[in-house]
Amino acid sequence: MTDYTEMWTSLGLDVDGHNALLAGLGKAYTDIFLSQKNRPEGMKYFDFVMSEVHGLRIKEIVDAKAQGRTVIGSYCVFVPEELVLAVDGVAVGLCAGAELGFEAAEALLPRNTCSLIKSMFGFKLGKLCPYVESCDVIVGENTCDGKKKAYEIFRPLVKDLYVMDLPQTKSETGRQLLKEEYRKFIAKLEKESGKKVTVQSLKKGIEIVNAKRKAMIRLAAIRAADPAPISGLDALLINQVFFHDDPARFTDSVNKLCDELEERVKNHKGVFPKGTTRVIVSGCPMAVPNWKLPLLIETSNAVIVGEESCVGERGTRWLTESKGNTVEELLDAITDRYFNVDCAVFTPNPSRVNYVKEMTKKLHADGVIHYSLQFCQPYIIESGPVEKELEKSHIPTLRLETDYSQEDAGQLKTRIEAFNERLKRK
Ligand code: BJ8
Repeated sequence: MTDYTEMWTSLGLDVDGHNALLAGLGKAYTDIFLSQKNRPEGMKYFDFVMSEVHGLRIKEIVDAKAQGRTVIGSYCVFVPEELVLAVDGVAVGLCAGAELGFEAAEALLPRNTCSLIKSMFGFKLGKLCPYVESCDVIVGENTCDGKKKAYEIFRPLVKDLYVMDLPQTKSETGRQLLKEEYRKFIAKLEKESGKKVTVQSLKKGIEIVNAKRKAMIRLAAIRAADPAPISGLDALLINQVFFHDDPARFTDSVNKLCDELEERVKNHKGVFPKGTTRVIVSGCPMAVPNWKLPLLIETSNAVIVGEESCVGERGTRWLTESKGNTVEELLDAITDRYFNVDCAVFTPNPSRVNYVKEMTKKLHADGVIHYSLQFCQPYIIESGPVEKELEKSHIPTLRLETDYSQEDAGQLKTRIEAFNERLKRK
């Protein structure tokens, strides 16, 4: 195994703390992922990616920087990867899903802040994330109040924080705001990279990201089969890797996996027996290594067949139309694509629940588990009307609120099992 200590040291990581993190992560990965039965062969690529998540991939990023490429980190699917690629940059998702450095984070933030935000601070303050430390620019966004205010405190902790304003309504004014913010972002990217966004470079960026999304759309559609050809845990992992892997290699690996899964479907081969209870998980994003809820669900005689989440279909289901002969026209196409994203920070936000209904139908799900992170007001508040609307459409729904700790695992499992019983009786 390659020793990356020198690289981690040069990035300024706390090497001992980081070694402890990797040891914990490796054990959790073995227990949760490698112990699954009948996994597709194609998952071996993702196992490899995870085994090198802070090693080889970081080396690639460090090498890319040495060749003059700019590394842009972000915490939200509203930050267009197409634009980063158009200046030959490297885009990395930075959201973290582990309860690390929370004590230090709580010295700066109120305790009742969602785990996603605390984790963002925890990883930075603990010097535990080589992705964060590799970034030339970190992009924040004014989405929920928690993030919006937390970025004010985060700014002095990082080299260059660039905050993007985001609309809160799906109005024409909202769309204009988004477009103007993307225009400003292009200027920032051009300044940092020293490269110009051109029609050609933007079309290339759109093509690369669309190919990645098309592979994810293909994967999502295959999961309609019964027996399920892939577990929800593995599908979530792929959605998580989406945010930091090399895009072309990722696309290729997902498509190869899909070839295999389509064969499995033809041969009625699955990871769970035919007829296993099928659920959709809808709500807050689940960042690496947040695998708690899917593990509880899939060890309770149910399989997850879709994720209505930013680490899931909300992040991947729309393509950017590559139409236009000017940067302005392509910018319109990019704005149109991202303006579809139905995050709960929008008001009102009817398309989200409508899509959950659509997913339930096309993926033949028996019910929906709505997942909110504790203290996440947008998703917790929206979960009430979502549940009401789904139940009205005869889609059984379970609302769960949790965080990154394991303390409530037993209680959650009991509720999930009771819900599965309800679904079986349906
Ligand atoms: S587009 S979901 S990635 S903002 S969990 S920090 S909302 S209090 S993450 Fe998100 Fe962009 Fe929306 Fe998607 Fe706030 Fe809630 Fe915490 Fe959240």
